[in-house]
Amino acid sequence: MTTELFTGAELVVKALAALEVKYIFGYPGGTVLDIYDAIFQQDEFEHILVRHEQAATHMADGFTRSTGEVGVVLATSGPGATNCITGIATAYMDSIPMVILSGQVPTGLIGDDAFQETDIVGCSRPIVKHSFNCRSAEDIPNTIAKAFYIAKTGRPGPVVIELPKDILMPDSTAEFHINTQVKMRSYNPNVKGHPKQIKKAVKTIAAAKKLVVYSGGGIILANASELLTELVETLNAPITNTLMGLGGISGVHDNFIGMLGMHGSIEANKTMANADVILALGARFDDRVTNNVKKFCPDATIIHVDIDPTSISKTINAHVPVVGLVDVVIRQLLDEIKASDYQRNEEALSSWWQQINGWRAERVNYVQEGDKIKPQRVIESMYNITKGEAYVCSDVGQHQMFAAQYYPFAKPRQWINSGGLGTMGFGLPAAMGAKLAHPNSHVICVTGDGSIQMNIQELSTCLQYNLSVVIVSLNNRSLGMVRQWQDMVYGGRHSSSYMESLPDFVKLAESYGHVGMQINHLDELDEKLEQAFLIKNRLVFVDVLVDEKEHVYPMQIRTGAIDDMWIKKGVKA
Ligand SMILES: Cc1ncc(C[n+]2csc(CCOP(=O)(O)OP(=O)(O)O)c2C)c(N)n1
Repeated sequence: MTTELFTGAELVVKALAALEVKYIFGYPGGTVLDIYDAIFQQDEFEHILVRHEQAATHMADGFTRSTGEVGVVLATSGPGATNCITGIATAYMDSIPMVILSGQVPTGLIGDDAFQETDIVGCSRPIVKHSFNCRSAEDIPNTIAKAFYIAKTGRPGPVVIELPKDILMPDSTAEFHINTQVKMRSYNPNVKGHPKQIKKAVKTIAAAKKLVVYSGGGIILANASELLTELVETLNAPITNTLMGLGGISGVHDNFIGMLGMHGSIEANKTMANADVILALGARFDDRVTNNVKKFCPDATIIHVDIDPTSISKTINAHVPVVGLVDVVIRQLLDEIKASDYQRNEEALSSWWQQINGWRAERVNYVQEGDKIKPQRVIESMYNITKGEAYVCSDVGQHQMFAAQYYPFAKPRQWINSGGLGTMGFGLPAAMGAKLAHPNSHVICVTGDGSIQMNIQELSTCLQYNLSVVIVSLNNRSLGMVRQWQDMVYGGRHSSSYMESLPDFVKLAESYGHVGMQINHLDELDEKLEQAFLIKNRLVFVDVLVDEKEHVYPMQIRTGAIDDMWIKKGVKA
């Protein structure tokens, strides 16, 4: 019997096809040219040629966040690989499954400071879930299969595979064998919550008089939003979402009290501060939520459900820890509620809701006065035009917070932003990845005049692949979030927060072959935005000149408790 042999490069391609990859995002270079040649000769998946490798990682990331499928990146050794670092860190901080295939110099040259040699496995070590130094062609398929498995199971995250050039080349061949049903003895994440802890959690919930559900990005990653909604309705509990968890329950659900944390709603932060039991689901008590950990909710009993045992009691001590997949654990909680003598304490609930509704009434909205366009007003208009159904991919800054606050997300995966790393430059490529996955939906990149310039070159990629994203830039002629901090904390000294020169974004968009629009009067806002969303099959860049002095509120007061907040200029909650 003759066996068919494939080059290492062909094995890469065959493995990706076997894993049903539809797109990979990358940029060629010397060490991966064999892979590029193999890609050229297949039609199982499409390669998207970006203009900068950082964008490849964010594009894969946006694709993943909007679909749940593992994103794949391909980069050459040295500068190609190091350009991926920010995108790997972005994915790592938000637990996004991603596989990064990086070229490497030939095995015999590793360690010689060869041309375009970088120890990418070493460089990325602190920001990956795992990495592989692949050293032979025959190992390639199963290494890739394992990388996918590790990336998407347990607490998801990015996995780097280093592929030296010599194992990819024509004289390095092997048969193709791949085991897509991966089982690893050394890696076996816990799935189910411990039954005793589930019982304890339900007892704690039953005894609560002021329960709040605090849920995070884990709900989105685990596709657990329907179960979460069922649990919240069963308990009739108030629920708040983290920035990463928005869409985990509908933003217009009666029990939803808004986002919590640094720019969270008054009612969310006060509800947390006054709760006697906090049920944390797929959230990690990060510092943008807790504010000063020493002052964090001192009277609350905390039930913390997380797939990652190292996240539990990392910053805030959990009284009832439950390690498991959040969807599985919610199912277990619902089953235990049914099986036990749990009964809703309607009297306590009614007075708790009364208190919460009082805080809701304290909500301070922005005021659209004068003819300067308030950035919040732009988001509201965007929401109305897209009927709340768009994928909204954001950059980082004030515009990100305005989008989080003023576009209530009905569904999970609609809101895509870099929460953990806070990566400016994420928005446009992430939106491109989402648009590729959802060509018939509105995909918006909400950005600022600072962030958009960090990956603006991708406008060229958008033209090549006809990615008709709508870019809405809330142009305040400054690095708004930095300026806000300087206004509030640094005596109004605007050190390097104003860019003295900005491009003409309309002409810039046009020069890349797209449609450019500028909006600078309030009375044309709705009409022009509507026009932008009516344009089919063209990318539209809408440059909206907004009030350059606006701040994001509420804003937690540094070193305070979770509910120590500024609620408008000079006014504390
Ligand atoms: C890569 C990177 N560099 C620096 C920062 C720090 N930073 C956070 S927000 C911000 C300003 C963002 O300005 P812009 O994109 O114009 O948005 P705006 O706040 O004005 O809405 C900066 C510099 C960051 N988050 N990411």
